[in-house]
Amino acid sequence: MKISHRILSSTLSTALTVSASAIAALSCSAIAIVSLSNEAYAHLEKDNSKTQHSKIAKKLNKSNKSNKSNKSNKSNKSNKSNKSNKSNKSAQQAIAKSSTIKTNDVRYLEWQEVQAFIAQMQTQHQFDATRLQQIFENARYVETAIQLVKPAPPGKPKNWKAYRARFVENGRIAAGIAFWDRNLETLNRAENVYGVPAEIIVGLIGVETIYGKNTGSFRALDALTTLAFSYPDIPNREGRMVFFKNELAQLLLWSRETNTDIFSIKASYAGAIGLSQFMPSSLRQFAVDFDADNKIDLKESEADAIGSVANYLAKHGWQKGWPYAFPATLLNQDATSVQLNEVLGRGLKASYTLNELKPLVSTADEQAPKNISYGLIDLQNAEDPTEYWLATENFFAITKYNRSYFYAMSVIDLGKVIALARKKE
Ligand SMILES: [Ca+2]
Repeated sequence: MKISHRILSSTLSTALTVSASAIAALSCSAIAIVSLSNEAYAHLEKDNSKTQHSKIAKKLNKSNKSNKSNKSNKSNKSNKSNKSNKSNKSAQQAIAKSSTIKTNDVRYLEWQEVQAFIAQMQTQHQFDATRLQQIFENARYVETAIQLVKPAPPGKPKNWKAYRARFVENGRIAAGIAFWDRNLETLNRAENVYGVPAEIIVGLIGVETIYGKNTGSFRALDALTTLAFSYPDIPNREGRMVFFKNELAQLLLWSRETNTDIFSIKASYAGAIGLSQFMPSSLRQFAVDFDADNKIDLKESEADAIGSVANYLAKHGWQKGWPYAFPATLLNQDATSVQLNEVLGRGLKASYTLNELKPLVSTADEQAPKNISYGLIDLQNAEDPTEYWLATENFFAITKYNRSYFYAMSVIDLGKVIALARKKE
């Protein structure tokens, strides 16, 4: 899941720009990467020719292999505690320098910061220290997570059409139709309870994980521990580590509250869980047991994922029955005008009436209600003309899941295309 509270600092507009461009270029900024779904990451991996990430992935595989074969030799050598202190230090230095290091060299339990975190969990949440020591003794460093949060070199301009084509494609549409068909009653019930239409829920789960196909294969504990304590030395490192420490705490709380074995919880490299890719804090706050089996399981229960997505959107401003967005035309063609940039820079909210926007932009769509507010959004298309849309609160509710216009519009488009395809069947 990609949520607003993943972004701790940087201004709204910066966050949005970085996120959208990074995703569009299939590169990963510090901000965008956490908001990239696992599915998107899977795509990154596949896209060999275009990104550095596939190279990284290959490198990692290699180093993991050699790491494994070295392991037995290494463990027989020299004084154990000496070695671990030394390797602990060098591991920390290596991470700070953002170079590739070996998983087995990182012993989180010996890290001061981890001990401080354990103490904090003990005092703040009355956790059993011995249990936490056991947990962190087994927490593993995930090099892939470190590599994937690093920004890719600046490259391609934002390209909405290219981004959209990755998510609104035949395989995903077919999977979406099947998902919708087998969850018809649940989707109707979610719409009744939360006011969020089936097409939005279906679009979102499709963009996130292709209906559960790509929910992530890392242990949530490993991914979150790695990003909480070993975040690479890139801009906003401190803020991101605070964010991931909180998510790690939330994961521990969730595991305790639900009596779930913490090592069994699988996630994306960024710690997002289940069909809907909820971060642990959202899991605790917004996930619901929508099939009434007395447990919340976003990985195995499609109903729980459906209800949880709908509840999340409802709690983030979704308005029942409202439209999402209308194509718009700029009346002032000067795209650098101060007024236009001010309106575009208002961020992820609908701040204007149609009347207020009248001097700047119009929509030919007569369906656009006059009594609600809109925000102006731009979808850049590399060298092709930028698309402008008037977006309602419902559009912006989706951006609370992932702060990206591209993301929100892909969710809407995928859902609509699937709805249309179902009607034709
Ligand atoms: Ca359930």
